[in-house]
Formats: sequence, C-alpha cells, structure tokens
Amino acid sequence: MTAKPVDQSKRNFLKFAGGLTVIGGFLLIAGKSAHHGAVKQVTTAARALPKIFKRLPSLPPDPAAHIKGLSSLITPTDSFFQIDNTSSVPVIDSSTWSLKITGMVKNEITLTYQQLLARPLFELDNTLSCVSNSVGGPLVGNARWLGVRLDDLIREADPRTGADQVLALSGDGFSAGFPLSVLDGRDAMIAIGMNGAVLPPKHGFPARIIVPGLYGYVSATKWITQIELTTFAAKQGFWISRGWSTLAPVKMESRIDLPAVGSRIPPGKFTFAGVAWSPGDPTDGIALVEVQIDNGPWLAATLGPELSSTTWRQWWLDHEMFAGSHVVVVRATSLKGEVQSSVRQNVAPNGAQGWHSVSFRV
Ligand SMILES: Nc1nc2c(c(=O)[nH]1)N[C@H]1C(S)=C(S)[C@@H](COP(=O)(O)O)O[C@H]1N2
Ligand SMILES: [Mo]
Repeated sequence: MTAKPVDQSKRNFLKFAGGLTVIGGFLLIAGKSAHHGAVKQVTTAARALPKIFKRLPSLPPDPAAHIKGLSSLITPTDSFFQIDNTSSVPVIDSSTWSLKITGMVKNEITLTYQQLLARPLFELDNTLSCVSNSVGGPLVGNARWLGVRLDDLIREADPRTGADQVLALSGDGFSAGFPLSVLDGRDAMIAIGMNGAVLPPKHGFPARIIVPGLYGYVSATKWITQIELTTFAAKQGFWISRGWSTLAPVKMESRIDLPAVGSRIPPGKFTFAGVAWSPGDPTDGIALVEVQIDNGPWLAATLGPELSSTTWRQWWLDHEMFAGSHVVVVRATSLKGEVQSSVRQNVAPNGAQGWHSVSFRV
C-alpha cells in the first residue's frame, strides 16, 4: 500500500549535498522549506559528525542520459517505489526519537538521533526490491544510501548465545527479521540518508534498515524504533505469519524497459534496453545480459557501470528491426556463472522468477 508524502516543512528536513557548507567533513545545506528551529537542531547534531566518513566516488555518467526510457543508474527519490502497510506516513520528531537494541543481548543500547549521526557514516549503493515485484515489474529501485554499520552496533550490543534473528520493529506495527548470520561482512546499515538528502519521511525518516541482498519485507524496516535480538522460533516478522518465506534473498532478475509493453516502434535500428540485478549473494554480481529477438540467437548486450555487486546494471543492445510483430526476451548471468532461471514463479512466497519478455510491433 502506498501513502501520500506528508508536508515536508514540518520535518527536520535538510539536504546533504555537495558544494555548500562543509561541517566536519560532511556537506550540508538547509532545505528551502525547512523550519528554522529544526534546521538549527539537526545542524548541531551534524556538527558532531565524526571524521571517519566513507564517501563513495561521485557517480559515473549515466547511460540513461542518452537512452530515453531506460531506468536511470540511480532512481530519483521522488520516483522511488514505496510500500507501506499503513495508509499514512508516520510523523516522527527526531529530537525525541530513539532507537533501542534489545532482547538477547548483553548490552542494551539506546541511541538518540544525534548519537546515531555521531557514529561513523558510510555510503552504500544498493538496489532495493520488493518481494511483490513481478517479473518485469516496477517495485525495484537503486539508491545511494547513507548510514551507520549495523554489524558494528550489533557487535557492541553483544548477542547472547542462541540468538539467531535480527528483528527490526517500527512504531506502526511493522517488523522484519533476518538471520544474524546475514551480517557476514556485507554493508548492512541503519540508513539516515538517501540520494544525497536526509531520508525522506515516506522512505523511513528518521532511520531505516537496508540489508544488501534481502527483499524489503524481511529487512528494510522504515521508521525503526527497536532492533531485537531473538530467535526465529520465538518471533516472526510481520509478513511471515501471512504466508511469506522466513528467508528471502533477492532473486536474480532482468527487465526490459525498451520497448515499452505493447508499443510500436519505427523500422530501422532500435535500442533495446533495461536493467538487471542479482544482489542475493553480495560476493557475486551481474556478468552478462543477453537478449533474444523472435527466437533468434542470444545476443550479448552492452552493460552499464557497476556501482556495487548489489546494484542493478543497465544494459542495451542495438538491433535492426523490420515491419511486423516481434517478441524480445532478456536473461542475466552472474559472475559466478549462474544463469537466471526461465522457470516462472509467482511473487509468493519468496519472490518472482522467470525471463521478462515484451511483445511489440514495428
Ligand atoms: N515500517 C515499515 N517498514 C517497511 C514496510 C512497512 O510497511 N512498514 N514495508 C517494507 C517493504 S515490504 C518494502 S519492499 C520496503 C520498501 O521500502 P520503500 O517504501 O522505501 O521503497 O520497506 C519495508 N519497510
Ligand atoms: Mo516489499
């Protein structure tokens, strides 16, 4: 379910952006419509930002700039898909908000927003997908997230023997849990920023979890208030009792953006294009995308930049097209040599699978 974004002016809304005020190695400008008191408050918090700040290189040129209709390398925040159980976005005051790490831990931890911002922050390019995304569907997006390492925090909380689940809860009744063993060195984070700005309300302000490789429903709790170390035997995340799998690594998928479904294209050279992603094993990545036109041979597409092993890669292929009805199919192959499965599976219980195809006329 999606909800309308709420009035930004009531928020501690700031932009993290290049080129303006540099505070503690962190670049920061006040959002135009931000309430002055709120700006002051968050600015004070931002001053306490540590020097340890792992910034990613600036983004490479986006091939989508030259291929109209291809998904952009980074999904603009405004068009990033949104999935909520609740019909309205919670309004959270970051000055009274806190995050607790509780349950089967030796050291309970409570962090205020300021304390969270004072921890070492790092950037992560990661594609987030909803388990309800059907083959070729729109419920997937790529963003540059900013946050603190989740594994460090959990280590500080010191899980008790037997704890096997990290269950993250929010005030709206949502919860999502994943195996403690998923924190295997991958860049799981408590995110406070998205695409160069403070995390917007609809994507989880003040903080949410991002775990590379997992579908959102088992990992990406927005408006997070508590992280509970527990067992799968004792507790289940919101969607688990509703028929969805306990374990949910993202399946390898590829999507055709061009041509659009049911479209008509002129004869001559046409640029087929789309995106492919395979974040389920963060030590793997997309190695090859192939396109098949009208049951012809599989043709290797050109691949766009790889921001990280858990982001999507754009692909495109030029081909001469003649008048008539056509069908194009796409499939991806990972670096470890796994070929995307053609066997169709529905989104339930653990994600859609199969090759995307598009029928079109020239
Ligand atoms: N609090 C809360 N967090 C949530 C959800 C929710 O309903 N409530 N939906 C989850 C699901 S199913 C997905 S796919 C992602 C979507 O994140 P987005 O809305 O930022 O794209 O958020 C996850 N986090
Ligand atoms: Mo989802």
